[in-house]
Amino acid sequence: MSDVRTTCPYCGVGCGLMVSGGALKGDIAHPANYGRLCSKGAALKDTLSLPDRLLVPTIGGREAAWDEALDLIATRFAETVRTHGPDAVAFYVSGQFLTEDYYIANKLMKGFIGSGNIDTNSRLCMASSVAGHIRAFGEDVVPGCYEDLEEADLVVLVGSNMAWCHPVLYQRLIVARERRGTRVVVIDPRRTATCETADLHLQIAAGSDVSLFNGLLVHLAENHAIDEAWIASHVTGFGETLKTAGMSVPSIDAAAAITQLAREDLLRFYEMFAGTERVLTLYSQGVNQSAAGTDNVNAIINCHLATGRIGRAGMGPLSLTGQPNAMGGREVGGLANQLAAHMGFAPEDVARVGRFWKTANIASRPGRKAVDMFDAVARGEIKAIWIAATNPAVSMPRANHVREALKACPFVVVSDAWPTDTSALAHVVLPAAGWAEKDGTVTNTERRISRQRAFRPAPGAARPDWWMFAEVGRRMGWEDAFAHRTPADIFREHAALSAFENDGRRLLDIGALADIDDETYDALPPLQWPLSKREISGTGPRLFARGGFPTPDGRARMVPVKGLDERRSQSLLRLNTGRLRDQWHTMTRTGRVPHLMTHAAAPKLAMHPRDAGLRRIAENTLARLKSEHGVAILRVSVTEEQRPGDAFMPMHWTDQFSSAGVIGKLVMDRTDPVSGQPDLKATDVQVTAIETQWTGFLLRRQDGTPSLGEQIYWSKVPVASGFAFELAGWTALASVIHSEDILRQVLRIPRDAELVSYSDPRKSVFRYAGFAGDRLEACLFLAPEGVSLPPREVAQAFLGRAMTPMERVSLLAALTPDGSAVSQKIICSCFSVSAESIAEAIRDGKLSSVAEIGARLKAGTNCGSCIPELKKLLQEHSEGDLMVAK
Ligand SMILES: Nc1nc2c(c(=O)[nH]1)N[C@H]1C(S)=C(S)[C@@H](COP(=O)(O)OP(=O)(O)OC[C@H]3O[C@@H](n4cnc5c(=O)[nH]c(N)nc54)[C@H](O)[C@@H]3O)O[C@H]1N2
Ligand SMILES: Nc1nc2c(c(=O)[nH]1)N[C@H]1C(S)=C(S)[C@@H](COP(=O)(O)OP(=O)(O)OC[C@H]3O[C@@H](n4cnc5c(=O)[nH]c(N)nc54)[C@H](O)[C@@H]3O)O[C@H]1N2
Ligand code: SF4
Ligand SMILES: [Mo]
Repeated sequence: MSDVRTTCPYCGVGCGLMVSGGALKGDIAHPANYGRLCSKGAALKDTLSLPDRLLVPTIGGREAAWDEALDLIATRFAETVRTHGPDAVAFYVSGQFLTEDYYIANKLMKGFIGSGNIDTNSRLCMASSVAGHIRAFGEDVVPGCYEDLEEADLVVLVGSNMAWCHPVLYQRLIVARERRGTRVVVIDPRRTATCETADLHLQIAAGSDVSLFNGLLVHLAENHAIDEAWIASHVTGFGETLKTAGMSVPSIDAAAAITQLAREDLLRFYEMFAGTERVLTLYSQGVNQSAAGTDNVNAIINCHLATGRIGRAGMGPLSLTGQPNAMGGREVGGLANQLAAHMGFAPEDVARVGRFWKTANIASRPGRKAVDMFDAVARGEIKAIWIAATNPAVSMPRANHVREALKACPFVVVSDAWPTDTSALAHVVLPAAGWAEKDGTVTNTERRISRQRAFRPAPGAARPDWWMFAEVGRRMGWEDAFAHRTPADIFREHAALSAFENDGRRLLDIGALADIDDETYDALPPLQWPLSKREISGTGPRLFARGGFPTPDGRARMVPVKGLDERRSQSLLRLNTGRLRDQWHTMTRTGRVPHLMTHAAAPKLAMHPRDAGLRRIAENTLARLKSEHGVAILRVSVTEEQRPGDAFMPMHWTDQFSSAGVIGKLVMDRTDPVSGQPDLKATDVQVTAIETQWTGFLLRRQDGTPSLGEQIYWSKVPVASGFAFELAGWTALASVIHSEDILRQVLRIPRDAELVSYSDPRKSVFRYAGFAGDRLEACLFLAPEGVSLPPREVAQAFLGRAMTPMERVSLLAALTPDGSAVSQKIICSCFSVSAESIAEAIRDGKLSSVAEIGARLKAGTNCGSCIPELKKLLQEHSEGDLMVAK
């Protein structure tokens, strides 16, 4: 196969990849990454042959032909619209759609079914940034570009764990910093890996960002750091905004009190900002996923507008996009309150898009936003829903409520590439072609459109999403409107709509690409928009340096914002949620790659020692978390990285990977009043200790849940030849396994398979193994709390292998050659280097830099995602004073 250039399917950095022969590497020619990849991107080759793909459409669990499934969807949607009106149906789609998928789904719902009811998981992700951009600039436009990271003198990261979530951009920043001495400030209530290279970490009280930036605006005004001439020519709202800021944060002491930061730290930040022309402020979910998300965004943009620091090299506000194509989705109108091509529901926009699509049936008002959409499903107002490329049973707030809503919904369609907690609730499941198998485009954080190119056939009957929606459109009677044969056809139409009746008022104009032929589309290099056929002066990689905002008067708007008034119960913890380095969202891909599960093998609740002490919770013991909406049970990590009163839990675990680790089940559904984005980072939870009676592990060739009942804790990781489950329980062990049938079920071995036991029920020690012939199919080790178990790694090495009688005895008697092996935390997942071996190398080899660790152990020399953790280990384990290389 010849070389294929494509784009990484994970985060919004949008790194280019080169597939050449069997190898998959970073594309050195792609301007997002110039060849770099992070741990997830570097592991993509391991996702190409993952088990369990959805291969054929199913209806009620029965396999069906595409025609039957598509006819059924078309009929049920048409019937529902006929009987109950167009707002009784909905699509819930995803920032992991390609632009072409998105365009067709949006055209079908808004243009032809005639409802605004298409929303996307970008509502949980970018909606506050979209709303903030529209309020400030008149359009959802990101003004800057990645090169600003190399050009800035001060980089402010707000609510962004860039080291783990946008790792390649973080590495660009670190390299620039070494060369240029760029200063970095991190504003985050947690001490994250990103803080390792920061000059200043402001460990802000969660939810107080508006006050921090209002305080900054006041400081800028008081210290003559405002660009009055720029404001006079290009901005409105300065006076009122400053007045509101001054009233809500009258002094630096007030700002320090609200944000709970030391006055000196706050002042240091304010002075750095005031005194540096080239300031770049990057922000992500700590800003967006908040009840004040849109105000947070505008509070940041206000400071850039007031100083005129926007659109020039190394400066400006830059919203870090989450998903690979959240931007493309925003461009085609994937959000329920947008129409298409950055047009909204103003009557002239509705008429214009209607003319372009040649439809009389176009929606004339916005549809329901995600949280509201699932509420409408629960109330029975939405009676048919199609969910694609997202897993709301896990990722939505109040996930139990979402699950109940879907169970009660008369008709649920899910398209995905793997079975998920959501597809388990669907009537019709459609097998989607995944990354590597489908063609189209994505737009990254810096407005750059890149091609995603198929480089292998889709397995089974899997098909691309755009095709499914177009087929249903045709079957609903709109043959002409959905006659597209290829993604290139769709892209040309999207490009033409962006330019349609566009006199320059909509910056999103890619009209220059409206007439490209299929070959040009196939060969399209990464391009930044605007790409207008008309000559637009002043555009390029950056926008707005000379004003020219897409508002009626051409000026940007400063928006007066007040902070949230957050009074919280003292006895509850405030649950923050987010991401881990090596997992992607609901783990459908990354959770199936063994080495990506070594960085964090189970979901853990991080809490401050003070809060753990108050609750008598020790490191690595189990705790029960309870909110108004649901419960989780997980192990605890006691750490000073948390503020007292806060706790953190990763968002990734699903019912497929843990007994009770789905965080969405606890999260409240409070939303930002402007954007409708849920506040996913601030749910009140009660945390209590669980007294564990026993622990154990199960190793099994077969996937599935352990089938040990409700009263246990388990978490699962894939291993080389099967699955490993960590187990613990709080009821008497004897009550867990009380029959051979149950045991065979747990081990997933047939009746006639050999079952070997080495148990001492008096001591409550249970050890079982199941064999197919000589081959170890499964084994289960359980012991009372305090009695040690044999190391899992030793048993794991035998799984799926033939064992001699001696080996069996030694395995079950737990006479291991080296009983000391313990489960290790892997820091460098590219080369599987554990924290223990790094610490040992630092101590024994007197290592003092990341480069020395790399030279000795290779850790950190491939993707570099672990460098912040290596620095931390250097600080912890080296002797004497150490200059950590910055
Ligand atoms: N490894 C990995 N990378 C990813 C993803 C993934 O699943 N895994 N997903 C991608 C997607 S879709 C997204 S949206 C991005 C998200 O990227 P990020 O936004 O960087 O990630 P999060 O962990 O959700 O949250 C960021 C930080 O916000 C902080 N925070 C919480 N509350 C507040 C607050 O009130 N104020 C401030 N200032 N900070 C607060 C949290 O402590 C957290 O460290 O990551 C993308 N990249
Ligand atoms: N508590 C909490 N909840 C959160 C967040 C948080 O920080 N905290 N973050 C929120 C954010 S920012 C986001 S972006 C969401 C993400 O949440 P989701 O979108 O629910 O998570 P994913 O696991 O990325 O789901 C994508 C699904 O699409 C499937 N898939 C992959 N490729 C394709 C394809 O080409 N076609 C189809 N049809 N399917 C495909 C995958 O197998 C997977 O099941 O979670 C949100 N929820
Ligand atoms: S930073 Fe990592 S996950 Fe994001 S696009 Fe690049 S390689 Fe993919
Ligand atoms: Mo996201």
